[in-house]
Parts: sequence; structure tokens; C-alpha cells
Amino acid sequence: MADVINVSYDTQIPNNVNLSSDRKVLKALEKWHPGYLDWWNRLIPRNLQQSMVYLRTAVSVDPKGWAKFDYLKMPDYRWGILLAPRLEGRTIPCGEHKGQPAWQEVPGEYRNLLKRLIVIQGDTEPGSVEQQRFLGLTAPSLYDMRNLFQVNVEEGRHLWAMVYLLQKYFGKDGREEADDLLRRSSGSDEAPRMLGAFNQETPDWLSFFMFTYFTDRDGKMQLESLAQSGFDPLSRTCRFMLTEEAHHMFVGETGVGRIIQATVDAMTRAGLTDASDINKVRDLSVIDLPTIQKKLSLHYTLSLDLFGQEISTNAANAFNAGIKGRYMESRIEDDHLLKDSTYKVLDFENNQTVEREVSALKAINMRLRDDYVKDAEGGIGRWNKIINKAGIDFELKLPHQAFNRKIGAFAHKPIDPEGQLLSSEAYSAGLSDWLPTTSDGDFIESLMQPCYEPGQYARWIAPPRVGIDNKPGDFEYVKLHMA
Ligand code: BYC
Ligand code: FE
Ligand code: FE
Repeated sequence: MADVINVSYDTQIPNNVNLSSDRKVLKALEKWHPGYLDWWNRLIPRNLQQSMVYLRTAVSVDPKGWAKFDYLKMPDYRWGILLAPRLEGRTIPCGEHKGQPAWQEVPGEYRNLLKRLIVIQGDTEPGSVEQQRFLGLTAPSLYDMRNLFQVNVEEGRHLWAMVYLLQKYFGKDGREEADDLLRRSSGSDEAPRMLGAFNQETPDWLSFFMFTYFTDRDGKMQLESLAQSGFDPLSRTCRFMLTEEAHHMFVGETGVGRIIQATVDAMTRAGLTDASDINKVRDLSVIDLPTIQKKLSLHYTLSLDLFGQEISTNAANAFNAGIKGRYMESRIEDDHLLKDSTYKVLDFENNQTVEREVSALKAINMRLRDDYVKDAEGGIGRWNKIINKAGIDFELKLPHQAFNRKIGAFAHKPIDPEGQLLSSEAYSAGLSDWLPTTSDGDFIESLMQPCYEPGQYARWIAPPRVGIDNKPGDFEYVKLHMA
């Protein structure tokens, strides 16, 4: 049967996986659906749910035109199940089954390994929406509010994507896992989200933009490696999710860039050139550059933790099984088995950070993290250009990978942003210079006043260069429902 490119609407759940003739899975999804809607409706504040938002909805998996823009209320968003088209003759790209036909059903021996990865992936998606649930109330513009909600509904769809895999391929325990994805919640004491970064607060819009820049980028890298999976339905799902992911990182990069722009513009108008004179800059109602650096360091290091241990048997097993590949696996020129090759990992030995050559198989997480760091560096350079252009002497930097870590070789070590091991006293004393403090948070929060006039922007953020879907500057991206 030919692959379906366009979404079919003959069931409640838009899909291109022929759900209407897959009664068992359709029934399971229909049973799960009300719980999902209930989760969504309880999450986002009511008057925002009633507002008309100019959103894109995926209506096809054709790269040339997969999305349609229109006004709708978020609860009416059509969360669909979309898999990228099957690639003719696709084979398992790596590990001991390399070259065999990709699996269309779950390989029994890897069932638990596969299920665990799908559950972890699925757990992050609703976690992020929970973290961002109140930001609409302080949106700096309708444009930004719309982008927030676009990211939110798509993360909701990513949850659907993983729930579909669990319900279609993992029987009864898949259905239980799907229910648990709605039971856990970000920051909860009894049932928190699985990975640390998804239990942190996203208290303000600077955090939101840093999160979408750094943490959604972990999402991109993990999805890229799952898109290499020998389990074809997972690969196809992740390939389509990546289409949506690009916008999330765009929101993050341009959001931070626009905050920096507003800061340097305000400094220039006031004749300030010293970025370290925090109070004078804050008096202008913009966010000072050192505080932006602290937020950057926080979100970057939280995201590094999402790559797991530098040396990992789990990761070696997943690669060897062909369940998870490397970033751009098919473009790497080696044997894709890694039995005899080595890779350099960062480690901590004799109280120093060192590079150590280990089995490449065990270093799969480290390699993905290295690819992530390279990918993340690009935007930092572009942010620094905005600062340079304004003639201000300040440079944003990624801190050393050993700083502020909770997972891996550097977990809980008193290492500063330059990678130097300190005494625990010196480390504690330095923290307020390196990571956001309560008073930094209070200051940012004081700026978080909603700005809901079409075409208007809060003072601390510059307008975007172009609109969404080529809309003009004063376009009303959200028609607010005033309760
Ligand atoms: N927090 O051998 P290791 C996204 C555990 S983001 C808590 O390194 P592995 C998104 C680990 O589970 C992408 N625990 O493990 C972004 C293991 O426990 P067990 C999400 C952690 O499996 C923004 C033990 O420590 N997707 O999509 O190689 C918005 C040993 O560790 C953590 C994925 O992550 C942690 N940070 O690596 C919305 C893809 N790290 O099993 C969405 C799926 C490690 O010994 N996940 N542990 O009890 C994976 O591929 C891997 O599970 C990990 C961990 C990379 C996360
Ligand atoms: Fe996602
Ligand atoms: Fe995302």
C-alpha cells in the first residue's frame, strides 16, 4: 500500500496511519483522548484557552506544504498522528543487525529497551508544556504569545506521537505507560517527570527562550538519533517531529536575540557602555547582559545533563541493538559497528577534568553531546554580533561542560564556569556570579507585565524582523477572550 501523505479526518484523531481500519488502536486512542483533553484544559489558564490563536496545524507530511495557518482555540487544535513516509528498502543503519531490513514490528529481544526510550521521549513533551503553562499571562506581545502556544500544541502532538507507538506496538503495558504519561507531572513530589530539566520551573520569558534554544535542541539531537532507529515506526515518527522542532529553536534563538537587542538599544540611548553596571542598565527596564549570561549558563548546563552519562552501557546497548543511532549516522564514514574504535570523553581524574580515550560504543552519549555543543554554539555567535554591533564590550559564552552538573563524571563537583576545580567554599561564594539568584529572578519577574496590544512589545524585548506566515507588524496573532 502506498504511503499516505495527507492527513485523513475520518476519525476524531487526524492521522496518516490508516487508523479507521486499525480498530484496536483507534479504540485505545479514543479511550486515552478525554484524559489528554482534561490534562490540557486544566493546564492552560481558561481565558487563554478561549482565545483565538493564529496557529499552524500539520495537515500533511509533504515537505513542500505540510502546515496550514488559521485562527483556532487551543482545545480545538487537531492533534494528529503523522509519520514521515516509509523509505523503500530501508535497513538497520548500525549495530549488530546492520544491513538487515528495518523492523516494522517490535523486535522481541529489544522490547523493553525500546519501550523505555519511547516513554522517556514521551515524558518530556507534556513536561515542557507544564513548565510553560503560566507564561501566556505575562506575554510581552501577542506575537510571542502565539509562538508560545504554537510550541505548546506541538509538544502536545509529540506526546500523541509517542502514545501512538506505545498503544499500537506495546499492548497492555503500552497502554499503561500512555496513562502514566498523563499521571506524572512537572515538579511533582509524588510523580515527577523522568528527566531533571523537565522538573525545573520556567518562571519567566527569558527562561522560556533559553529553554527553547537549549532544551528543545536536546530534543532535536535525541530525535535525530531516534530517527536513525532500526524500528521503522519510531524513525518515521521522529523524522516528522523534527520538521516541527525547527520552529521551537527559532523561537528560542530569536527570542534571546531580541532581548539582547532591546538591552543594547536602551544602553545606547542612555549613553551606557559598561555592561557590568547592572543597576544602571536595570533602571532602563531591560535585562542586563550579565544576567542573560547567568540564565544561559543555567539552561545550557541543565540541558547537558539530558545526554546522560559520558560512558554508558545503556547507550552502547541501544546502538548495538540498532535501536538508536548517532547524529547523521548515514553520513558518518565508518563501519557503524564501533567494535574496535575509540572516542574521546571528558572525565574527572585526580581532581582534574581530563580527556580519555574509551570504547566508541560506550561513548555514544558523549558523542551526541559533542554534536549538540557544536550545534548550540552557532546562536551564541549571532547573539554576540548584536552586542558587538552596538559597540558594547561583552561576550556571551557557553560555560565549561563540567560546570553545574548533576549527571555524569562532573556531577555535584565544585567546578567553576572555566572548568577549574574550587574548594567548596570558593564555589559556593562564586555561585551568585554564575547562576541566576533570587534577586535576579525578582528583577526579571518585575518586568514580566503583559503587553497585549497588536504590534506592541514590552520594553525589554525588541520586535521581530518578520512576522509569522509573513504577516504585517500589527497583525493580531491572538484574539484575546476577555473573561
Ligand atoms: N535525569 O547510562 P545512562 C525533548 C539515568 S528532550 C534523570 O547515561 P542512558 C524535549 C538513566 O535513565 C529529549 N536520570 O543512561 C525538549 C539511567 O537509569 P537506569 C528527550 C538520568 O539511557 C524540550 C542511569 O541514569 N528524549 O524531546 O544512556 C521540550 C544511567 O545513565 C538522566 C530522550 O532523552 C537525567 N538527565 O542516557 C520538549 C531520548 N540521565 O536505566 C521535549 C530517550 C541519565 O540505569 N532517552 N539518567 O535506571 C535516552 O536516550 C536516554 O535515556 C538518556 C539517558 C539520554 C536520557
Ligand atoms: Fe517535542
Ligand atoms: Fe520542541
